[in-house]
Amino acid sequence: MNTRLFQNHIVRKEIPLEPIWDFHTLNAEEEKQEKFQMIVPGCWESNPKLSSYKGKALYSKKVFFGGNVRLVFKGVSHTAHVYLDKKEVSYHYNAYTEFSVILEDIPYGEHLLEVKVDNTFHEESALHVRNDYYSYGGITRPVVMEAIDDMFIRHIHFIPYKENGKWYASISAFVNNLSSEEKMVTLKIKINDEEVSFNDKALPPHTETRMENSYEFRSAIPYTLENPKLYRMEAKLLYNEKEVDDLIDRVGFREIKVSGKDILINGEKVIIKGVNRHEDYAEFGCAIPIEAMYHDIELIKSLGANCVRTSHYPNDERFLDLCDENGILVWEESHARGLNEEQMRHKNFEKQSLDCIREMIENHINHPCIYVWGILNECVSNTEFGRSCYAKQFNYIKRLDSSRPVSFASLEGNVGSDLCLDLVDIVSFNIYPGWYHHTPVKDSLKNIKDFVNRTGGADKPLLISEIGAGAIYGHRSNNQDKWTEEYQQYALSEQVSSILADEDLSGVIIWQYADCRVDPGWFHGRPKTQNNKGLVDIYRRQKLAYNTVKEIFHSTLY
Ligand code: ADA
Repeated sequence: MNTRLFQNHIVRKEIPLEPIWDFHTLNAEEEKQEKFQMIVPGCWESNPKLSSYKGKALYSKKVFFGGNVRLVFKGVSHTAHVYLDKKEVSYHYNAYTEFSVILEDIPYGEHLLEVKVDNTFHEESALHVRNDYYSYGGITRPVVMEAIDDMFIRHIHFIPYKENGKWYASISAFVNNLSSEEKMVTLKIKINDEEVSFNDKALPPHTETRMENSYEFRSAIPYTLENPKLYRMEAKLLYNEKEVDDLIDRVGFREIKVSGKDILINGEKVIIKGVNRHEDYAEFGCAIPIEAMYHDIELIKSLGANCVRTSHYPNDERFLDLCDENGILVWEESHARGLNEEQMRHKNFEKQSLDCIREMIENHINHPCIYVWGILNECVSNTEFGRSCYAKQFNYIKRLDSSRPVSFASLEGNVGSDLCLDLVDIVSFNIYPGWYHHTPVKDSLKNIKDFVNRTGGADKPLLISEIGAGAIYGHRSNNQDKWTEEYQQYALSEQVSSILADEDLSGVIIWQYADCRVDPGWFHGRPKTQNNKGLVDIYRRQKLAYNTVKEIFHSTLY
């Protein structure tokens, strides 16, 4: 199954997992109920009988294999227990991040693979709560099973940087030895025609070893938005001169920096013209097929946008691959939206948040499109306790990757009280003038700027990370009432042109690209149980505002 948009291995072999799995809903006692066949990846809501099912379910499949196996789940929504031959082998919480399990020395033959999935807002769940988007159920992103040797490469992390006009990269390889003996290995990495050498290394038994090197790339062509040049990075692991494992990824040479109020890509100022995007698409829910992802990319590019914010969680990596290829900048965000202090004091909040950040960065660090790591959208950034949570998460991000700026989207209600602006590289606010209130856009912007300049944000780039207005597709009228396409068109025109005309700002990320389903608890103010502020509806039909924004974006240079 393609978990990425390019070949990831030549040496390591995949064990095929056909897409149709057996599926049973489970009752409170976890007894099997109705039986279905389910496509993986997919949301169970795609089945009309389960379109609103909140509960537990069991996916099962017989697979023929043996030896050492790495089983990778790119996303299970949202709590998963994995069993092999009835024995639990893995547990994972959070719909939006990858996890894997290593199965060692399995006897050759037929095995039963089962995944118990739960999408209820159970008491262990701190981040999946009733919210202004929908927590779907199912194995919603690809699954892959790989035959591995005793030694294998888990990750290769590539961080490009420029010094004295020359391109370098620091490269870290995370290499595992599953055996009970020390093994002397050779690692070879090739990028384009350049070979990066590592000293041979003795891998202690049953551990992961990190191998690091920095290297100058003489022939590097930089990655820019106009020419998003990607390089194939091929790592090979050798033992006794035999290739035992490999890993292929794609990388780009670019640096993201902030300088004063500017965001710089390879030293050049960029104005962000972006959209917020939920992973949600009519009947597919959050399990968006590649064809539909590609359609989104085409609509976003044609809009003239240069950025997507993955509100409010890490995305399917195939979408990031498409952004890499198309020179679309990505603000990737760990999972959390609108949590209050009580929710942030949940016993699992810290662990689940840090796990999500680690899994997001470990797996996505090589994507040149990612220019910001974001956290905790509109959570409590205006209390001492809230501040301690933001600080801890930002520290953790910087430990994992200090090469990218960090930010979080604060809310307009926190203008005057936000305590976390000193913790970020880019200050960001979500504002809704012309929708939730009627302060003129320019006055809203002035209030934010006055506050930011007083509170440590004076010399930092300032982004409007959300702005928008609702419209129900096809609801047309000349009276400019809210929910009409005409009103949304008028509001967005005012909002977006005022922001892009303001030289103190680094840009705008529109709320939102497409309508999305919301939790039924949010029906109030959400006609059709959807957040209707999309430029296109949930089927990607364009509203009037799409073309208006397109004109504004295309007439603004960056
Ligand atoms: C917030 C939030 C979004 C969405 C939006 C809205 O800013 O970050 O997730 O809920 O408001 O539509 O009101």
